[in-house]
Amino acid sequence: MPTHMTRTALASTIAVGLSALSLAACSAGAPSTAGATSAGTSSTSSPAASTVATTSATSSPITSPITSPTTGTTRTPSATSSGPATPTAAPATSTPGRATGTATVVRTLATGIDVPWGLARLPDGTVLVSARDSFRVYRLDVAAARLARVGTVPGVVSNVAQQGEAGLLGIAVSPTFTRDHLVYAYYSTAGDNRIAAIPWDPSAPAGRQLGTPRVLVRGIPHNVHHNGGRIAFGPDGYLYATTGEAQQPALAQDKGSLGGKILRMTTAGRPAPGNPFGTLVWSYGHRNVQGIAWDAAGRLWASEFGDHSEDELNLIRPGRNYGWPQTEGRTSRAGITGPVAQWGPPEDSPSGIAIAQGSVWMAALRGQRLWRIPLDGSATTGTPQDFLVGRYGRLRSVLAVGSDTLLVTTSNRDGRQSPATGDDRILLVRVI
Ligand SMILES: [Ca+2]
Repeated sequence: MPTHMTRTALASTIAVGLSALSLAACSAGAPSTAGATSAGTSSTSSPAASTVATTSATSSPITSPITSPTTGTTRTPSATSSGPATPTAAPATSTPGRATGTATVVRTLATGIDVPWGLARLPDGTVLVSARDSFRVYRLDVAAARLARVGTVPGVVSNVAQQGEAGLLGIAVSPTFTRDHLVYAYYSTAGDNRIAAIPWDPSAPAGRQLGTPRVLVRGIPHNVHHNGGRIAFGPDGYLYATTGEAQQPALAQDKGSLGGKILRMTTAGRPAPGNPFGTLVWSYGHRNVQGIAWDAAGRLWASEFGDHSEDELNLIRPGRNYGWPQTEGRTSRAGITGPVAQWGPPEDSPSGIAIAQGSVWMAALRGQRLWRIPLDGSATTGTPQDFLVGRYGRLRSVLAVGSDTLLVTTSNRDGRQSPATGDDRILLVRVI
């Protein structure tokens, strides 16, 4: 798949570079043929707009409980412990423990969404869902399994026809939402990726409740692939965003570029106090990060798509270099922080992550499974398990909505394979 194309192949697809700190958008992301070389290229379905199950919970099959295997398979994806050169990131030697977790799909909460991508909880417990290729935002009532249209984000450009990864990506809810009614979105235009604050007026008619985006950050490097896109407010109240290197690997090491980074900012889009370089950059040397989550102690964890050999789970610390493109997976190179766990792309290719029950839960696209990676402080422990292998297809995003409850979204309409009836869906998963 394109995410794991060789650098040689990528070289032919490199589009115009974007100066990270430039405010000017330029035309990156020229159509590329690289995507056509990927596997699993079968039909791209027609637009899902007409099939979206919106306001009626009873009119779709979403009320049928679905039971899935409750025991995972214990794998040995080289779970951590050896090698990172940086002492503070080097996990303690893990004890190969018995894998004891379970993951049970309780029900399907919603169907027919055109690639659900961002998930964010509102103060009342409902969840905002952004749809990558329809540019729509929905509100999901988890208890009632009811999905309602909020609005459509204007100015978004998808590239699903190229099997690309752009569109309406991450979404976040203002920490002061009850006062300001703002939501935040990470989305692609024809030439860049942007982060914007969008006012939401719930009193407006359904589907027309979003106002005009106020762009906080523009000029995030953009291409057909490697657009990053996850945003979330951290426990410190600042907005974090994950970017990709836009198929230009050198950008990941360029601290003056917004590509291949984890960013941390104020709600005005300015560098947050304490950022290590005085810029938006929080960590660098990333290839394409689409998953972030904080544990109970406030540590930031991130998933990362590798190239050929190793997808990664990283513990993120400010100012650290995570190695791309010099390294992929574990490394002993000085100055580079290696992952705490790694996997081969065929069984992973991770997008979203969440933390619940003391474990990271990682959605795998190509791997078509949900990984459970038990944590012990700043290290992993025991043996990761995988669940739902191949059962629902590609999995994109995970959100913890309770101590033992996750939302998990499928990603079968993203142009990489044939969707099944009802795709894409949001699953309610109970975990231990
Ligand atoms: Ca790395």
